[in-house]
Amino acid sequence: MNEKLSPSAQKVQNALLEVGLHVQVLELPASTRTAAEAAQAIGCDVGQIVKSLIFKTKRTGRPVLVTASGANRVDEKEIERLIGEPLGRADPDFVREQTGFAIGGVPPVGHSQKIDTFVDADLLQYKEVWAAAGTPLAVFCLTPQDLVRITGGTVARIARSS
Ligand code: 5CA
Repeated sequence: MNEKLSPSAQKVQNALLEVGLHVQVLELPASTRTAAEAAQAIGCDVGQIVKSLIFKTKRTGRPVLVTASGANRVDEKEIERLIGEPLGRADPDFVREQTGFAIGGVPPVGHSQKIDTFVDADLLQYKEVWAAAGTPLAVFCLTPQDLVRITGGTVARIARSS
């Protein structure tokens, strides 16, 4: 068990407890920086990995969080349709400023501010999913229903059909 989490992972652990989600943040010995690495380290399906992707709206410059299944590419046009504004990709500094976390460890909750969130409908097919918890080594497991609840996110079909 984790004796002491790194500060970023502890921040996520605290945020989870604050929203009443009693799950343990795990710091793994292997990288979980990408969805594929995380699935390998955890031993789960890549589709069960929650990618927490930050986009930046082009007009108003605000962050939008898309929590997507690790198996999917996000259809940005669909997100643009849902928010009624064009999107640009956020650069690493923007991600850190807006969430308080660096790319590779961005969690779905525990950000420095409330961020409008969409949850990939494809995540709902799984009993459990795994999300980043603040660092490229930290993850936690939750149900997709809890993911929707703690993010206050809108469930949407956001997978790109290729
Ligand atoms: N810990 C893993 C699994 S939970 C993780 O955080 N994966 S992730 O997919 O949510 O985060 C990595 C994502 O960050 C990439 O899919 C990509 O969308 C984004 N990213 C990576 N490099 C950059 C970059 N230079 N600029 C903007 N976004 C980036």
